[in-house]
Amino acid sequence: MSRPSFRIVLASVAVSLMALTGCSSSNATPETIPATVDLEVRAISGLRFDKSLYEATAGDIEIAYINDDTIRHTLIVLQDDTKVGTLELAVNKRGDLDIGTINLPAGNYSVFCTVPGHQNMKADLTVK
Ligand SMILES: [Cu+2]
Repeated sequence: MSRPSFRIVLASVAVSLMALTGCSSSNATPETIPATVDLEVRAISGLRFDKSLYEATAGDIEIAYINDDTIRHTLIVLQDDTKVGTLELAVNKRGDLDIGTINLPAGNYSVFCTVPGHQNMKADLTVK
């Protein structure tokens, strides 16, 4: 089932808005990750991402963030501990999926969860 990408963007915006207002997301269509996604990142139990190193190709990088844990997690991109761009993905409960795009030149980055107490949720992101 391929859906038009604008619908995915709208769903992503809706999830972000709900995250901002603190409401729980009703957008619980689990594991429907579009084929267009460039990078898949999962939050797993133990306040971790599913990998310690992710790789992507320079340019527009579409990131799918999936919650395999039971609590809320976010994802931003850092370079030298400074946030890059405006991307902020949020997944509130198990099975949630949030998708966003960030434009990155080649370099070394990190993905990071901003939820208080989750400062160990950090993984390397190498963009080539
Ligand atoms: Cu987290």
